[in-house]
Amino acid sequence: MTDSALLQRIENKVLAGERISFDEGVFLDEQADLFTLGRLANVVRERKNGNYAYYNTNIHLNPTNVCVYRCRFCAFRADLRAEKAYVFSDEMLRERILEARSQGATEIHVVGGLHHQKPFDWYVNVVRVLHETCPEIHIKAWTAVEINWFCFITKQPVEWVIQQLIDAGLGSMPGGGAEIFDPVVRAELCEHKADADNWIKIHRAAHLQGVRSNATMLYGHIENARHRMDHLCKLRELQDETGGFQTFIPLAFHPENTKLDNIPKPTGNMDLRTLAVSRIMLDNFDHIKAYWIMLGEKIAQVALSFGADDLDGTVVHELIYHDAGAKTPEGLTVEQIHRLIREAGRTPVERDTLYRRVIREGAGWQVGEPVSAGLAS
Ligand code: V47
Repeated sequence: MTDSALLQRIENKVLAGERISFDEGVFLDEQADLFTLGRLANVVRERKNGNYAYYNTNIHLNPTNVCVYRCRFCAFRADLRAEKAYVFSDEMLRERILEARSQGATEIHVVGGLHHQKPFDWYVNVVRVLHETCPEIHIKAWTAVEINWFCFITKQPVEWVIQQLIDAGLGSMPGGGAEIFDPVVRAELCEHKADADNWIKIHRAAHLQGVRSNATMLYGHIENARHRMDHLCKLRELQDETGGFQTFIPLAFHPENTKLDNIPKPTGNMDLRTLAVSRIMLDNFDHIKAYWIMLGEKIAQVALSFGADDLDGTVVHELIYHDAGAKTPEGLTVEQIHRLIREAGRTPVERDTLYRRVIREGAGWQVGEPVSAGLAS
């Protein structure tokens, strides 16, 4: 089949709502032109989310940067005795969540290093202190890599670990730590860290325990299109099984201050292509997030026409990308987010972590119906 016939076949499948195969995905990623990708991704995006573009009001918390692992893409981690090493006290946790409340945040996003001198109780306590201080704020905490570490240090099954965190106030799990599932690439990036099978096993367990989660893919380093498609197909498979993923977030590699600082940052072209191919491949994910912190506001805005329907949030106190050279501001106001969305021709909708509408009344807020209510499925 010629390339143009193959592209036509893929286009027909996307328009008919049919699933795109691994090989077709590789073809799209490697060969399709940017406009075709954008057009097809936009069809899927509008089919699922109409003209809406979502954001949330959130704040980040990285309770420690001390980490046993030495992932080569990471500029955030620190050795125990490094000058930049830190650990939050309970008082600091309370201050951060009270700051979140004062800013009207509906979510706190919590990830950090794996501090080898901290027992599991310390991590549970982080969730408990946050939850007890501001129970109305949703706690999205600990990646699968962290949960895997908790299983290792407690010698307990994943279900037990997740249950302790639910009991302490965990609301959902972020999608970090997925990086790239391919074992050869993964060994180069982050040897010893939870592998693909473990990452997937942990998200499956969370979904079965009623904890929704997100998924990510770190791109623009040493991986290729086949690795990216393998990653997307594995996520799609788990989503078929559980339906527990809420959103997919492609994460652009930021090389500064990392062991891979010889690799150039992905270009805008790659950012948009990766978002668009992800939207086309992940037919069973409701949402694709253009994380403005790492894409920059300009590409994130354009991404709303290339498959993305979500910009993440106001994001105060982000460290992981800023340590790795991100030049974006450390937070955006709701007015700035509205402007980005409106100028892209979309309708801004504030959502909570579980993708329900947030209704603001004065200084207070409450959650309403799911954001997709009223849209054709
Ligand atoms: O797993 C670390 C990535 C992730 C770098 O679930 C880097 O809503 C690029 O997962 N360059 C953590 N990427 C962040 C994350 C996330 C972010 C926003 C929203 C959500 C969500 C999840 O950040 C890590 C890793 O893949 N990362 N260092 C770097 N230098």
